[in-house]
Amino acid sequence: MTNKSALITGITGQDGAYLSRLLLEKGYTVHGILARRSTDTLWRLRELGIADQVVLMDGDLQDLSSMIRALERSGADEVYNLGAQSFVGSSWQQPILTAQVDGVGALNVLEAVRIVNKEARFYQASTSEMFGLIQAEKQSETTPFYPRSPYGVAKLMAHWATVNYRESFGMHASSGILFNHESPLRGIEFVTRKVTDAVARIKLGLQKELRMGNIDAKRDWGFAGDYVEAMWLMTQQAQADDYVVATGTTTTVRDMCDIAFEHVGLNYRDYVVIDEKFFRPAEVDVLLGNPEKAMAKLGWAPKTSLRELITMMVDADLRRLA
Ligand code: NAP
Ligand code: G4F
Repeated sequence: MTNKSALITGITGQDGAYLSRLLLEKGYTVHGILARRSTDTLWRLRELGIADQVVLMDGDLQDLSSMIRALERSGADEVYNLGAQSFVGSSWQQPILTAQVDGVGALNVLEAVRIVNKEARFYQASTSEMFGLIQAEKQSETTPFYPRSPYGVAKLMAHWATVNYRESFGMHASSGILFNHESPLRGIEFVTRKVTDAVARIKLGLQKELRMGNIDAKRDWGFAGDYVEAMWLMTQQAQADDYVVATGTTTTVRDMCDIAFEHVGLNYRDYVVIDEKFFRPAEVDVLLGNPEKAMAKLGWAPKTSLRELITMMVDADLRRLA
């Protein structure tokens, strides 16, 4: 057990909830930034039974002063910057907000660390979306980036700012280039949860069809609970570095639908309707990560197959709706 303190931006999101649980289990005092919203954002922490075990502080990634105060008040030894406008589809509608929160926001956290405690270890939630129009069949830490969305562009700024602060100021700043990771706590706007929620509704007679965009897109999907372990392992290393975190297998959205519908004895072809509304101005057709460096240096490996992940999500949605 440790007596360290951690600060998490994005604590109310999918990864923030799983990372909080992991750090609490290790004995950390967990502080999180609460960007005030009119809706209930604590449901994930409640679902994991830890809402009253974390210390929440008001703040916003766009507000440097709130980040400095959070660093001071938390006395954080480790800072995990998970906060973001993380839905790629929305980033074409809100490109400037996305740049401010995901790009400049990361810079605000780096600056707060630099000003308050340069020794604190920093983790940046980077993304496979930065590979976009892929430049190698399997993407690794050395594959050139080619972002295809305002989200990818903003995240690329944050990634390079992290590298730059490590090289400029000797900060322990790591960038985790995580491929898609999902869970029962995934937001409903993302494709896996949209599908598992719809499968549960259709099975229970609450919905008749599922309208989808490009189901030929391919993603390297893993379980968020496995991926937050890689985040923690990065901050424990003697040297900060960048790591790809992925499963090393890729699957079409179509086949993911097949797994979800099949789990409740239905055929996706009977329910999925293609709707132009869900196509994107520029698509990332395929992502496939090479996690060899994370496996060799961090001793990390994914533990959950896509079938286990999707069936876990369908079962959780059936339970919620019942
Ligand atoms: P998520 O569920 O969408 O959570 C995003 C979090 O950011 C929420 O807590 C949200 O708060 C917070 N946030 C949004 N705007 C903010 C602002 N202006 N100031 C402070 N906080 C703000 O995302 P996730 O799936 O957990 O992903 C975590 C991080 O990893 C994100 O940075 C994402 O871009 C990145 N990432 C995710 C994946 C993936 O597949 N999940 C892959 C690669 C990288 P509210 O709850 O109040 O909205
Ligand atoms: O689930 P998605 O919205 O995830 P996307 O765009 O890959 O982004 C997620 O993963 C990134 C890592 O690579 C993260 F950085 C990011 O924050 C986020 O967590 O869409 C996956 C694929 C896309 O190709 C999309 O066009 O599914 C396709 N798709 C097809 N029909 C759909 C739909 N996506 C959504 N959201 N809704 C549909 O109806």
